[in-house]
Amino acid sequence: MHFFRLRLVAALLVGITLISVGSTYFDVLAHKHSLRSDLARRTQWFGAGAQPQIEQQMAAGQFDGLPKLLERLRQYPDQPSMAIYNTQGSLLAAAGDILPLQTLPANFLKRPLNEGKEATAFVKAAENPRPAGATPATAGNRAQTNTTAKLWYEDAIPLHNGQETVGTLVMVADADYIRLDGMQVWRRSFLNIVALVILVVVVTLLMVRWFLLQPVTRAAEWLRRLRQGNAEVGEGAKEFGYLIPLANEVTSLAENLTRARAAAEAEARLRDAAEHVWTAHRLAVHVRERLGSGKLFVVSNREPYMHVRQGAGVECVVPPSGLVTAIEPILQACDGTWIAHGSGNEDAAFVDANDRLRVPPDEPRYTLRRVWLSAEEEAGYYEGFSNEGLWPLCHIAHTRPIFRANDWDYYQRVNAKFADVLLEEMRDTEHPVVFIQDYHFALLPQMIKKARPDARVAIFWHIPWPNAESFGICPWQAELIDGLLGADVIGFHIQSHCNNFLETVDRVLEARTDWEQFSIRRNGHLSQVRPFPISVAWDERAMDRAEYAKERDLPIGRPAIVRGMPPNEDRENTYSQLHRELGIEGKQMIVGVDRMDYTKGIVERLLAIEHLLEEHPWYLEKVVFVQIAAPSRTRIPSYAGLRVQVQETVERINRRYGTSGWKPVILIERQCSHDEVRRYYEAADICLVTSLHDGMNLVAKEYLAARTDCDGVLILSRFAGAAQELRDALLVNPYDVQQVAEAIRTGLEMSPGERRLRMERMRTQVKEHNVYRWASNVLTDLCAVRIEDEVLARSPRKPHLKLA
Ligand code: ADQ
Repeated sequence: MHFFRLRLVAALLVGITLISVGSTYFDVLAHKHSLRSDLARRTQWFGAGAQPQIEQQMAAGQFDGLPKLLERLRQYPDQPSMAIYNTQGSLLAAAGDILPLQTLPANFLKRPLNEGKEATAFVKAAENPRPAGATPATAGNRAQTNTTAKLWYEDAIPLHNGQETVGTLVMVADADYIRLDGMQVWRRSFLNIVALVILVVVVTLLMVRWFLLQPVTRAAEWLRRLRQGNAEVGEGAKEFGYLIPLANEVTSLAENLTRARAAAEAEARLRDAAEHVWTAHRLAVHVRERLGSGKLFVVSNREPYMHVRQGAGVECVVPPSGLVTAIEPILQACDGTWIAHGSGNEDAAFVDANDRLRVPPDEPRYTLRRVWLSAEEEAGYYEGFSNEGLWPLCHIAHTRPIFRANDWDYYQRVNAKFADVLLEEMRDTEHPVVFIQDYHFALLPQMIKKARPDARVAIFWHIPWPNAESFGICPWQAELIDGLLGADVIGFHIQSHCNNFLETVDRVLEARTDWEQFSIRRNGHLSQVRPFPISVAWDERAMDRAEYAKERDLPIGRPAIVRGMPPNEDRENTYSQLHRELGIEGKQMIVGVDRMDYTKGIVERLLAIEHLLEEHPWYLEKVVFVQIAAPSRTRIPSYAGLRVQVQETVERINRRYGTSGWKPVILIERQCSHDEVRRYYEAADICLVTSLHDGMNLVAKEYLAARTDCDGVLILSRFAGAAQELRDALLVNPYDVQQVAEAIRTGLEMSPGERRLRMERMRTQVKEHNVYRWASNVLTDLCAVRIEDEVLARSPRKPHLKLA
């Protein structure tokens, strides 16, 4: 730092001095030029005044009177010395100080005498005493005897008699004041330069200290504390002040550092406790090991990053989806490729010539390949066959599936389109590992397997698989199952979905089903059918408040009053803040978070709330139910109808029971951010999940993960896959309105001890069976699939025929 300052001062000294000297030099030059012009003008003017009188006297032949005339003309001592020479160059008369005349350069008189023109010159010369009357032309050695060099201005005007030149009038003015003036300017400037240098150096050093060194020192101090684990990531930005772009980079580095440290600490804790909790980090390491030299390709309809126009700018948004949370760490760890429908309205502007981009945008770690669909394709494949056909077909929620031949056609075409893209992406990859998501791509496994038998392919079916009779409604059930059986691993959430699938295969196709191994052999290919209950991420950094109390052997009660632990103010603050924001009047809050979907049982839970208020009126003005409903598939008539029905039911209940200061139901119809949803989870006394049928239901698990205070009650439909694992929830039949209302009452009145006990057990389940474990299980099974040697030999890794 010391050396930096020295160098800065030296650079400033040299720089400012050079600039100041340069500028002074030009100032002096200009000043001298103006003084010289002024002197020349004055001398010429003086000569012009004297010339007619001298010529007149010379024409009259009165040469003796010339000295007197000159004395008369030269009235003041500071006027130039004057001399008159005849045509031979002999001095006829002189006035004033005679010495300057001796400075006349040789041949100076030639021009006026021979050419009849005026001659002028600035001459720097020593005064050389010379006998008066010596011709200037012969005074060649004048500088040798007198060393005082002075500046002179000399002007010689020809004198005429008619047309004839009869002599010359010479004027010699002392111009040395010009030289002295210049020196004076230099002297003054020198002092100015010194003062300026001192001022600039001092100001610069102060500015460097205030605006550079201090923020840098503070930031360095923050980084040091961060390295030692004594600082928060968020604190850093303010330390950087104006160095914000640098702060952003460093903050992201710091976040990585914090994450890495948290992961390491979590790993250490886990090792210490001999537990088996999966973390993103552990998953990444595990998957890298399993994949070896293989490469991972994920296919889903929904993409992990969308570029969407927001006002004047474009934002890159992450759609709220459990899938992204689960799959991203794997892809990041092995630099795989994610193939998905480019559905953002600005997506096309952010891909390269091959429709690819590297993501996450801040820290690219894997490739996203976007697939473009026309409006017709989207309507037929996504809204039509997938969501009006397969979705209600697989959910027993009494909404009739609609199957149109035209939609089926698009479904096949879009599956073939994705297959083409996938095959193109993995053309140069040996041993590709393909993980396909959901019911949008039932045909894809077979398409891939046919073209690349060496690829290991898994598909995960995120929704339930109904019983064989129900599935039989689908006119293209055989094609769908045949498509799925191209996969080596077919995953469902729970065992009963696996059972239903095997039964359906038994009924529909020629295939050998093995109920012991849960596998299906068809046309020589083996597919394993496995339950992989999906889950949510577990934030290994969040310290569980109950664990905290347990570790320190503190008395456990309502965690907010655990002795020795900072009070759980967050929850109280969130709670009262939400109350203010929503105008909630009431002591207890129940929350429901869903896509606006008929399978989620939103109307049924509203009826249960109504029933609760009817049966137990003492809850009036004490309980509020907040339903957050994200608009979903809004162009499908059954969804639009559901929305109206939900709105009408909410209005009716509020009309019936609401008072001027209290509304029993608050409906928030929008997609919220993860953080927003989390705030509701943290503040809610009860989370109500009443799906009529659900593959798993992540909301139930998100609620548990959010409750680090180990408080809160989960009411869960027994028709949701999650009910298999979360036995400590209050399990309900959502169709039984009285039962749900009773469960709500039980939840509201449950003792703190029981709440905590149930919550703790469910949290342990979710923690140990989190989404990282899910991803690891699927990929472990997939990577373990043996591909026969003759299959490998048959595999064409070269260009394939287009399927789409
Ligand atoms: P979904 O039917 O979408 O998933 P779910 O599992 O509950 O249902 O997941 C919904 C997700 O959306 C949750 O992460 C939730 O937080 C979020 N969400 C819902 N409403 C929201 C809102 N208003 N604002 C913001 N976020 C909101 C399908 C199957 C499920 C299965 C999952 C995963 O239907 O059974 O659990 O896939 O496999």
